[in-house]
Amino acid sequence: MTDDSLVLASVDGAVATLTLNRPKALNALSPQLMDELIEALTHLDDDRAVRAIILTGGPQVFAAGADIKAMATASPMEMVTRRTIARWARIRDVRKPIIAAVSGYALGGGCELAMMCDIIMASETAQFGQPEINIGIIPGAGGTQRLTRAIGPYRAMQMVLTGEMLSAHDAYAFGLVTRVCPVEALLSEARRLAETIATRPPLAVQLAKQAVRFAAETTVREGLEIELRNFYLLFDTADQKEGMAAFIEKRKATFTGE
Ligand code: DAK
Repeated sequence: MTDDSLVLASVDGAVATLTLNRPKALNALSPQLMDELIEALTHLDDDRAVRAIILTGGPQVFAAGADIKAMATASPMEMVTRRTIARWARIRDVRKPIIAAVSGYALGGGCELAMMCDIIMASETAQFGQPEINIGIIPGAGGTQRLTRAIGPYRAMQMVLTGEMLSAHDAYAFGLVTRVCPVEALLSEARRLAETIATRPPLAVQLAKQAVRFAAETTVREGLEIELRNFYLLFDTADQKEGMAAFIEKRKATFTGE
């Protein structure tokens, strides 16, 4: 990683922070940036020392969407063959929890990227939107689906049909974000949450993440099956034995991730 990397990575203890680094283009998600992001996420997902990941765009902007300049003249077949879908879909496969820390614009693919994360925290400057309608397209990476599930069909419909943005406080009121704080405090608040999650047994965290994800992406029946499968699986972990023994012995559990 160099200073001109489009995604900067840092690891502090069990928490990794990824920062989108294309400020002049408002962190527009070019194919190269997405490749770097996925490479970094894959690396962190495989690193046993990392237990939670924060994804941010820095204090000014989260991301103003996919790179319009990179797709303005594309044919439908070029859009299909560019691996765009495969790239974006890879984010969904990350097993570790990802917290989006959003300041400024999270628009189009930027809003969709935040919604691919597991928890979204926002600063007071955050603005969420799906403005694709203004450039003659519609959302293509979950904006009509995840947003609808997050804030409800009528609000999502209004946003998708008008391109209007949602303020941080409205996003909080509608359940899209879990916390709103001043810009200066956002990263430390995200870090506090990530550290809390990092103290929990990692395999249980991963399987819990997967089960909650299923709630938003499948039927209740399928989701219940995954929940139960993961519940049983955890009885095969040392951390389950340790967690329950610690409770009974009235001491603090030490989780190893085994
Ligand atoms: N793409 C490329 N460049 C962008 C950009 C974008 N999305 N957003 C901003 N920029 C660039 C501007 O071109 C400008 O560059 P220069 O002209 O200086 O070279 C620089 O960033 C600063 O932008 P502005 O001068 O426009 O700044 P303002 O403060 O005046 O306005 C703005 C900020 C965010 C309101 C405005 O920049 C804006 O409206 N940006 C476009 C927002 C947008 O329409 N976003 C949605 C794009 S479509 C998929 C995956 C993803 C997607 C689809 C499919 N699959 C997996 C299938 C996603 C699609 C999209 O996101």
